[in-house]
Amino acid sequence: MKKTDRDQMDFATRVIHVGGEPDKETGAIMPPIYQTSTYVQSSPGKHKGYEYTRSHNPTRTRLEECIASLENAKHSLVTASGLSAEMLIMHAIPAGSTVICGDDVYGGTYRLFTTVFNSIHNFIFVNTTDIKLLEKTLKEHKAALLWLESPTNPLLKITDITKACAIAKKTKTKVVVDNTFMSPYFQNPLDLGADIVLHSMTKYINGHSDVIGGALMLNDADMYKKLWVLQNSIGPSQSPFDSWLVLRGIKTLAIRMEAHQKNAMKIAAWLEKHPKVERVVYPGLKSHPQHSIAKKQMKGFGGMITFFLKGDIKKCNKFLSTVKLFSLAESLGGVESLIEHPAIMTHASLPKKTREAIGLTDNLIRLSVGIENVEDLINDLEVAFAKV
Ligand code: P1T
Repeated sequence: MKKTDRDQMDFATRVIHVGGEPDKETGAIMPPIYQTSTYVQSSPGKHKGYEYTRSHNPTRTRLEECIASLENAKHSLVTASGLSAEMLIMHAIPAGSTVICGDDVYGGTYRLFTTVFNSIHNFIFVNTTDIKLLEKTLKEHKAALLWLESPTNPLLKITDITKACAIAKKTKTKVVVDNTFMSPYFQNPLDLGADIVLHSMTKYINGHSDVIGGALMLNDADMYKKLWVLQNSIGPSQSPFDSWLVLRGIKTLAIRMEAHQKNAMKIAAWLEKHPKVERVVYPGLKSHPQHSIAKKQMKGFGGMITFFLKGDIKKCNKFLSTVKLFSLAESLGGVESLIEHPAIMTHASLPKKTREAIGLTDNLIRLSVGIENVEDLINDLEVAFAKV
């Protein structure tokens, strides 16, 4: 992928213009949806760069150009889901590899590693926010890969990415960072030393809760080729229509992330003072254990909040079924606010013991703060608090 002058422009310009060029043939300002499975060849093997949509599609190519630019990457690959992007990485490393993974990751990632790829690779889960422990684990095991989520889902733990990458380099361990929670607007892990950045584009990048999608961004041309061959061979390529929807949603990523953060900051501060709340976790709060690292490596604190309700699972259920503006649903990163109970919903694939060992208790509630009016959102939560 060629870097263009546009790659030097501000983020808010790149989301609109990289991959968003008018259609060359008609001048249409919006990119066409190339809703085609195949492409006509003039003679066998002679084509215009496109053979079959599993391999390449012009609408998807535009999206790949855009998101590569947003993560300051030379290459990117758009996949059918965040999990299928994870699968490609797991197939790209040699069988029998050791993978060191953060102990608090999305439940689906945990399930993929512990029930699908555990027969191929060895997984070690550690608290990667503890850099000394991470260094010790890296030295003890010849890990091919270090898998980081920062901030984590759902406990919002933050790993010092620069330090983690520096120690991983010493043991020749490649580093993947799942940057879904921050989006490329607030954090760029490749600039901090990571080898591959992963996104569930289902979340902030698309931003409208109407697409499932994933993405990988990287600078290593050989690794990119390997991942592309795997995608082409296995088949988890995103449909042209979904790529088009993401191209549409991504245009407002910069202003959406600012709005998510503004609302989340207000709600987190309000929750922190609430008598029915045991503890609030939000990277923008001074009380967050890694607040200083967040300030150093992130350009903002995002729209995700985790809090612990005073009380048991019954009270949580009451709270979760009373809120109205916050929709009770899995997922995050859309313009509308969502609320969920990780122990029962997104992280049910973690055994209870494992959940509790990392602090994912039954009174934990996760908010994906949308961009509605913040007072309306606070009122909605207040009504639910009054019921418990
Ligand atoms: O759903 P999918 O596009 O396959 O993405 C998986 C994924 C990967 N990484 C992170 C950090 C994620 O949060 C997710 C999906 N998460 C949810 C659906 C959720 O509610 O947490």
